[in-house]
Amino acid sequence: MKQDLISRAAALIMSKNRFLIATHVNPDGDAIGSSLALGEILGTMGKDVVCYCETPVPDRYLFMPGAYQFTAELADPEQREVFVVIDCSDLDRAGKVLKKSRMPEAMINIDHHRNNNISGGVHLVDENACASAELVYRLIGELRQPITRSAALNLYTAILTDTGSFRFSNTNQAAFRISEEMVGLGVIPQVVARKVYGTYSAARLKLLSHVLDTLEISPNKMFATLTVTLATMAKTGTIRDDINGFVDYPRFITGIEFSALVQEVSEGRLHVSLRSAGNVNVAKIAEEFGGGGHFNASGFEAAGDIDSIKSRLTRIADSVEPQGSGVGGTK
Ligand SMILES: [Mn+2]
Repeated sequence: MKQDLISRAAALIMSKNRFLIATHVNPDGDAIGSSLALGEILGTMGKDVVCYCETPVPDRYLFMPGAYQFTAELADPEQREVFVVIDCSDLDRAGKVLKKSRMPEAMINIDHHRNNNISGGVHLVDENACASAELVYRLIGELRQPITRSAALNLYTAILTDTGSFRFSNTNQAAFRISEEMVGLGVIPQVVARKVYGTYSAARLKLLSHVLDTLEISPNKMFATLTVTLATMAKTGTIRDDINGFVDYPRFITGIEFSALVQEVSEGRLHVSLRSAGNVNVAKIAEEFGGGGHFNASGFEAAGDIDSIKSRLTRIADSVEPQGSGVGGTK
């Protein structure tokens, strides 16, 4: 990320007063934490800030300071001088308000997705950043604002969750450096971990047991799938958010290079999450289906039946080569 882009974004923020901070639907920890941290800091600078997200903050992130301040409706987007779009590779994912509104001339696009296709404004997009929160952290520094304890909690949670607790390939030096600083500002890792990862309901655990039963492994033993149907969710009384993290389980199997969680979201509509354990670029695979994401984590939406999607993916898996020890250079 070039420093002059950060400076341009900071200069723009200094010169304006009314901001809309928008993030993607079905927000994750990075989407929420990055938005709230930046929103809070702009607030302390005397700016008028609205944080917008079309879908609710999942329960396990409600501990994040300011989580209740997100609005799903925005009466007067044209009153906002600057749109800051965070962690969002495509405006389609930013919700109806953004899709409908005329984009103001001043826009800041903060993201770390490789396939970010939002044009215009200040393009603060760095695919090597561990999370959007890394870019927000740098922007706050450029604004010469101190990081409050609550902003620290938001930035730390964003990085913790987006790096899969410092396990994914986007885990970089900045992830540790910023986290270390946030702990210095009062963040207690044990408490955050308990909030984020320690809150399985009995229903969610039941769902997991059903989902693990659907495990299938490709003939070459390098690809695994899990499936979640609407029927299973109805039977266990769970919601979509309860599935979060299940996609990681197949990766724990020795030899599995990548995996898919195929989820029925409505009759005939599927959402597929892909995860790679190492050198398989699942962003590229998702792109073949019209989706996108990161090298090790991606997804796409599809129409059709579960079995045909799984067999298409299995065919792709057939061409995957087994990998070596994988020390360094996963990108
Ligand atoms: Mn992110």
